[in-house]
Amino acid sequence: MIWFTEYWTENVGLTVKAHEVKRIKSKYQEILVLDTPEFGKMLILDGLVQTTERDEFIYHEMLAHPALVMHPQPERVLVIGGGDGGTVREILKHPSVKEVHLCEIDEEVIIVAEKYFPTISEKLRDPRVKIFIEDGNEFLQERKGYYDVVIMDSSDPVGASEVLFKEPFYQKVKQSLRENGIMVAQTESPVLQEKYFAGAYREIRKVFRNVGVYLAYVPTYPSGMWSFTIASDYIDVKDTSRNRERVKELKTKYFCDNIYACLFALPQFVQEILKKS
Ligand code: AG3
Repeated sequence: MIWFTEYWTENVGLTVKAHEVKRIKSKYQEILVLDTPEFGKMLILDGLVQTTERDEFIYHEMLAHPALVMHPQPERVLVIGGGDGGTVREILKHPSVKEVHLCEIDEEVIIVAEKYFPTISEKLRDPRVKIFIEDGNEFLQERKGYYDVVIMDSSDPVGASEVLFKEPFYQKVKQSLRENGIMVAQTESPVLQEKYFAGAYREIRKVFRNVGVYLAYVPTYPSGMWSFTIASDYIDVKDTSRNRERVKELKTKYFCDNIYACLFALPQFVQEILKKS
């Protein structure tokens, strides 16, 4: 057994006791798989926890379902990043979805997920799914007016992921949407990564007319309080009275009708951060 720590800041981190299962260097990053007593297997990229067997449902459900429920009839969905497949699995719970594109830059992440995380990656070979091993930023260049929902399932905005949190990228996302299109992005922790969080919100607001921020509790991400930002030019994304009946039909463990109804209930300090950003 080893002790693994993800350093959340210079002064605080998450430490778990673990067996090292696999450690490889891909073209883009170090991929580490640990087996831990509390969280099951954990996927770690360049030292940052991406997902764990025990709590992955929280993040993946909360990233995928609000946007898919708000859209009148989502058929074509794009995931950027998300090579572990958890977001794809959740998307396919929506019966109207006909086509899911997954654009992941690092093929090794998919290979590792399929080998070590079968319950997360289980839907990657579904016939409705098409996998593209490409840079998300370049991929969007060629796709205009195509998607109903675009989901950003990225890592933190450092290194290769940095461009995915900037206005020019969100412009491309916007152009890739067709009428009624909605985008949602994971946007970091308002507690420990206030700069990343506020920055993402500011950049998204420059591009989209309607923008909303919601939170979920993810135990293995920095501080546990995690944010998502949803945006659309067509749909009032803050109106959660729409399509409520569809929430009840989803088989989920975290997302539910009450959470949907109060999706945009934010703590006072988070509202303050958004106001001044
Ligand atoms: N995306 C990772 C969110 C960022 C986690 N950050 C961190 N641990 N510092 C998740 C990919 C899962 N599909």
